[in-house]
This record gives sequence, C-alpha cells and structure tokens, in this order.
Amino acid sequence: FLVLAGPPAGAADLPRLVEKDGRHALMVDGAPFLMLGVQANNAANYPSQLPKVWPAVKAMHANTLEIPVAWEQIEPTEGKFDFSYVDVLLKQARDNDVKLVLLWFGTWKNNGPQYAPEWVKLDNKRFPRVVNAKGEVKNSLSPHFPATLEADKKAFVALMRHLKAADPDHTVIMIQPENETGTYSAIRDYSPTAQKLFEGPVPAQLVKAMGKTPGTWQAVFGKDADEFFHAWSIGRFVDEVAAAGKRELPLPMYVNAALRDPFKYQDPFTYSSGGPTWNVLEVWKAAAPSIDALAPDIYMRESASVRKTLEQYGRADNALFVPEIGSDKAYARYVYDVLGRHGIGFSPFGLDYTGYSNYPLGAKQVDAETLENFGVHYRLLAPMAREWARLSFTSDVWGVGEADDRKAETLKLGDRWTATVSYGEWQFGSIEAPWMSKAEKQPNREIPDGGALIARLSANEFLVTGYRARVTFGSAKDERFMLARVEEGHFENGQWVFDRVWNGDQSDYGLNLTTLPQVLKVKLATY
Ligand code: N0T
Repeated sequence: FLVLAGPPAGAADLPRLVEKDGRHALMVDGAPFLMLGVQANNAANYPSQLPKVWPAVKAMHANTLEIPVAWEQIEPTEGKFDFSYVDVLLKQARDNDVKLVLLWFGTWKNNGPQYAPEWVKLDNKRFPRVVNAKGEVKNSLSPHFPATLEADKKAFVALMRHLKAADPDHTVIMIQPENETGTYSAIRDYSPTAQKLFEGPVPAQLVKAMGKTPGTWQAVFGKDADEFFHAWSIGRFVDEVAAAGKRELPLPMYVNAALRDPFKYQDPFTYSSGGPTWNVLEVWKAAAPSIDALAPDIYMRESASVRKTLEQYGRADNALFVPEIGSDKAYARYVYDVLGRHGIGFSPFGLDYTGYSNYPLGAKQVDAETLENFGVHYRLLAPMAREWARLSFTSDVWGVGEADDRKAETLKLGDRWTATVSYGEWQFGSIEAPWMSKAEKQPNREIPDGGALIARLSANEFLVTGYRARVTFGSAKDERFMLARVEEGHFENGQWVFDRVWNGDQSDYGLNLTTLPQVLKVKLATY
C-alpha cells in the first residue's frame, strides 16, 4: 500500500473559528476548545511583569492568557522591529502550558493612540486625528488617512510574520487587532477629508448588506448616518489590517467593543462611537469580513443588562465570546450565562499581581480571594473544557448564572423536559422547621455567585454541572417522570470516570450542586 503523506511533522493544526448550524467552536489542535481566560492588566506587556502574571493564571485555573503587544514596543523607531518581549512571552506561556490571545494595541486603544510609538502619536500632520462637529481635535486617530493605515498594517504584518516563524505550535490561538476602537466625544471625523467622503455615496457593499437603495450617507441612513459612517470607516481600516496579518498567518481574529446601553438609545457622543456596539453590528459585519467575531467588553453589573448583551452578540453569524468582563465576584457567575448560550470563551479583565485594579469597573483589589472568585468555576470546568466545547458545538446546551433577584428560573430542554435552577436553599428540600430562624429560612449569600450548566447527551440524557445551585428536572408535558439514574463522575483525559450513583437524599429534593466540583450524568424516564 501507498502511505500518503499526512500533515508535515511539527506543523500543528492552525486554530480556527468554525460555524455549523449556527453554533460555533474555536478549534485548537484540531478540536473544539473552551477558553477559560484571564486578561492581564494594561501595562503587563513587559518581561519584567510576566512573573507577576503567571501565578494569577495558575491560581484561577485559566487555560488562556490575553495580553497586550504594544505597537510602541515592537516598532519604537520606524521600520526597526523588536520582538524580544513576544519571544519571552511565547516561551513562558509554553513553559506554563497556557495558550495566548494577543491584543494588538495600535491605532486604537480605548479610542486613542497612546500605545502607538511616538513617531506616530505625536505627528498630527502625517497621522491626523479626529475633528469633532465643534471643530475640536480629539485624541482619537482618524480612520480616513492611508498613512495611518499603512503604518499600522506594516507593524501588524511584521508581528504576524514573526509569530509564523516563532510559534509553529500555535501557543497563540487568537488575535485581537486594536482595542475598543471608536472615538469618545466625537460621533465621527468632520475634517475636510472625512467630510468629503461623508458627502459622497455609501459604498455599494454596505448598501447591499443593509438592504438599502444607493445614495449619500445622510440620504441612506438619516439620523444614524454619522455613526454608521464612522463604524464603517473604522471597520474597513481594521479589516485591512486584519486581512494583511492573516495573509502571513491566518489565526482567528476578533474585535472588542466598549458597550453602549443595551436597552435604550444612547447619544454616540457619550460612548466610543464607531466601535462595534450592538446598533452597528451589521455595519461592522459588512465592513470587516476578515474579523471572525465581534465581542463585548462587559462592565455592566446588572444581570438583565449582561444577558441582553449576550443576546445581542451571540448570533448564528457571530460567535459569542467575552474577552473582557469585570474582575469582581459579582461578574464570575456570568460564565454560566455565556456558556449556556454556546459561548466559546470568557475572560475577566485585569487579574494579575502587577499592582493595579480598575475599581469601580472591577474588583477593589486583586488578591488570592479575588482570583478564587473565578477559580471556583474554572476549577470545575477545566477538566471538562474540551468535552463541554464539543457538546456546545454539536449539541444543545443551556445555562444560567444566578440573576440579581436570586429567583429560580426554569429552562426548557427541548419539548419534553424542563430544568429549574434555584439558589439559596438547604440541600434537604424546602422544608421549614419551627426552630429555623428567618435568616436560616433564606440562606442567601451577599453576592449572587451560583449557576448551572446542562448539555444534551442524548434525547433523555443530560450532563449537569454548576455551583451553589439546585437543578430540578421536570416533564414539560406533565408526564409521570423520574430520575432513572444520576451518575456522579469526572473527566480524566477526555474520558468519563464513574464515581457513584446519587440516590435517596442526594436526588429526592433536586440535584444540589455545592461548592464541590460536581459533574453529573442524568437519565430521565417516564413510568
Ligand atoms: C477596558 C479596560 C481596559 C459602565 C478598563 C473599559 C481595557 C479596555 N476599557 O480597565 O482599559 O484595555 O478594553 C471601558 C469601560 C468604559 C466605562 C463603562 C462604565
């Protein structure tokens, strides 16, 4: 027989973001990967800081570190590149067995070019800034000048070319070109160059994608014209940067959004206008086909706002990925909402020991306890991360984090079964005895921290896990039903290992998921 050549030895599968039937998977080493991430603080991007980063990654049981690569550090002098930090980072990530997501801090970092080299950010003539409607020059660079695009693109391409050579095993699994693009206190650029474009026709690509008829921006989009123009212009810029980088090394690339109010109209002057906020997702999709996902940075605390945001960004044509979420305890349980909606990854921001905390957005301080708020969930999920990612890509999954009102929620598991997830109860049912104090009857925690996940294994079988929640199954059709078998086990090297059967008190009053790492396989039946 002829033995046909397989992939060349040493060339690992390239990470990819794939979609099937509206579900998504981040493929890493050829299989779906669940990213249990953490983002380092902003100025952690130096070799001196890395020893303060890895211990936090480890303590949280995270499998991926998101960390910046700054334009100013790789190209301090135009045309002279220095990848020494990137090389140290790659080596240490491998030694720590942690995957990387690199954040390209270039033309836009929270709307401004602070992370661009001085030869860029101090040269207004060559790299013009946005001028707002009042004629004020803002710090944000304008997306309309080819010199800016070419300079950013050249540096980003050099980075991707370097990665191609320096990272054959793909320790780097995703790239975020730019960071929270857009402009604060200007809806768009009103400079003469921009104005001329604004008065011209809307590009055919966008007209078609939005189902409109051709015309000027004002004629086609009315009151949204200024913001859509800025979003399109930044989207096109970022797409060109990403596409050029992908020609070197086609890693998955996503962009992150500084969010606007998820429910009601917000004046674009008051948020990062032009970034991928929910109202311009269509514009960004049309402008940036090289971008694999548009992703929300979540710093809203209310569970209703978080869920609304997840609903806006988790779409059949957009993988749900949360590259930043606040670092304090109240945010941790949202990992269950994200995964329950087929999310591919989750990453609290700014958890390391470099000595910074972004309160009031996140935690007041970063210490072992802060890390453990996320660690309790990652410790549970890490051993089953691959299994979960596979189920999320190929099957039905559900999940909720404890809502602000602490109330029980009933999930519909297809048309035959339901699961009610409840919190703050004793394991032995909801019996109230005369000797119980009021506080004992309602043993709620100060901050909601519970959640549960369910995945379909077959028509009547489900995988269940969670933290400080009770899962009570039911029949959606009022059939007489029972838990035929509840197996507790754990995953070892991708294999299910049976530990015991839960029965009697352990299952008569619902399945109580505690602070222990519990994973169950539940078989439902009727009688
Ligand atoms: C985030 C982070 C970092 C409700 C803030 C959030 C990170 C960037 N920006 O620590 O700077 O690099 O992506 C902006 C949140 C705006 C305020 C929202 C109030």
